[in-house]
Amino acid sequence: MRIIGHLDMDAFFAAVEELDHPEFRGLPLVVGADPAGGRGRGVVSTANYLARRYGIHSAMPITRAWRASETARRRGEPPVVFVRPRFRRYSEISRRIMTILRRHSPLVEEGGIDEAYFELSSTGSYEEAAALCRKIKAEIKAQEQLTASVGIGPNKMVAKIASDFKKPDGLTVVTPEAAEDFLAPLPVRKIPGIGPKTEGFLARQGVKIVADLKRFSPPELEKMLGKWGLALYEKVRGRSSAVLVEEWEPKSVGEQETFGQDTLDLAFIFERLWDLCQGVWRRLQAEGFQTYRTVVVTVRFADFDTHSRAYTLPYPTQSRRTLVFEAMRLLMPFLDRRENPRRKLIRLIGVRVEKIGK
Ligand code: TTP
Ligand code: MG
Repeated sequence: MRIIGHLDMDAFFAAVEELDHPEFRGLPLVVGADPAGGRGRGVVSTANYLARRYGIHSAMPITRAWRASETARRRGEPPVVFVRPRFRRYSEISRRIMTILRRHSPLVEEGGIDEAYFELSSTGSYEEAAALCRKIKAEIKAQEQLTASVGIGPNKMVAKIASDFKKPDGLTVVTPEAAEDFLAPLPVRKIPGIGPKTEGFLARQGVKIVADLKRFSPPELEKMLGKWGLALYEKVRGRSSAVLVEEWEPKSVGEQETFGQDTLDLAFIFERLWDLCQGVWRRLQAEGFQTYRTVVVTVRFADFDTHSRAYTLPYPTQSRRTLVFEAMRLLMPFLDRRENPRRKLIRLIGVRVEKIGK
C-alpha cells in the first residue's frame, strides 16, 4: 500500500520572526519589503495568521498590506509589525526540519524551503503513518518551537492538499477509499496545476468545485485544457502516480529589487545591481552551494513590461566578480537602444544564478 506524507510549516517566515522576537508574538506580522510608510514598492513574502485576518497574504503589494494595517489601526486594532526577510536564518531551520524528516522516512523530497513530501509506505497502515507523523510534529515543536501541518494520502497530490486542509498545526489523514470524496467539495483551485487563469476559464463554464469537473470525459477535458486535461481526469478522482524524487535542489537563487522611483540613472542602477549580486552570492553560500553556471538578469520597465536575459558560462564557477561582471553585461542593453529603444524608465531589476552546484 502506498502512503505519502506532505509536511508544510505554518506561516513559516513569520513564525521564525516571532520565535526570534518574542516582543512580536500576539501581534499581526508581515515579512516582506519595506512598506516605507505606504510608499514601499515590493511585496509581502508571508503574513502570520493575525495579519491574514486583515486580508493580507503572500505576493500582495506591500502598500496594500500597509493600507490594511492602517484601516485596522483606525478600528482600534493593533497595527501590523513589518519586518524584512532573513533568508539565511530560514534556510538554516529548514535544513534541520528536513533532517528530522530524514530520520523517520527513507525517502524525502524537498518541495520548497518549508515543505517536503515523504514516504510512509513502510509503516504498513494509515494508523501507523498518522502515529509517526504526530511524532514528527512533536519533535519539530520540541526542537524548533515551530508548528507544521501534515497531510497523509495515497499520492503526492492528495497529501499536499491534505496538509493545507487544517492549518495551523493540523494533521489530516485521507485514505485511498476516502480520497475522491475528500476532494469533491474543494474549490478547483486546490488541485495543483490549476492557477488563477484556469480557475477563471473553468468558472465561466460553471465549474467551481472539484465535483463539477467530474462531468467531463477525458476527451472533453483534453479539448478544454490540452494534454494536461487527461491528467486532470485522474486527479479529480484522487489518482496521481507522480513519484517522489529524493534529491530536490533549488534550481536557482535570485533576488530582485523594486526601485523607490522608476529611473534610468545608470550610476544608481549599477550600484543596485552590484548590491543584488552580493546578496545572491551570499545566499548561494548560505544555502550550501558553491558554484553557478548561468546568470540571469531581469528588468521590469515602468509599464510593467518585463524581460530577462541569460548567459551560461562554459564552466561552473564560484567567482563573485564574474557574477557582477556578467550581470552588468546582461543589463547593459536594457539601458540603451538595443533592448530599450523607447528609453523607458526601469521599475525593477533582478539577478538570478542557475545551474547551481555544491
Ligand atoms: P507557504 O508555505 O506558501 O506559506 P507560509 O508557510 O507562510 O504559510 P502557510 O501556513 O499557509 O503554509 O510558503 C513558505 C514560505 O515561503 C513563506 O513563509 C514565505 C515564502 N513565500 C514567499 O516569499 N513568497 C510567496 O509568494 C509565498 C507563497 C511564500
Ligand atoms: Mg508553509
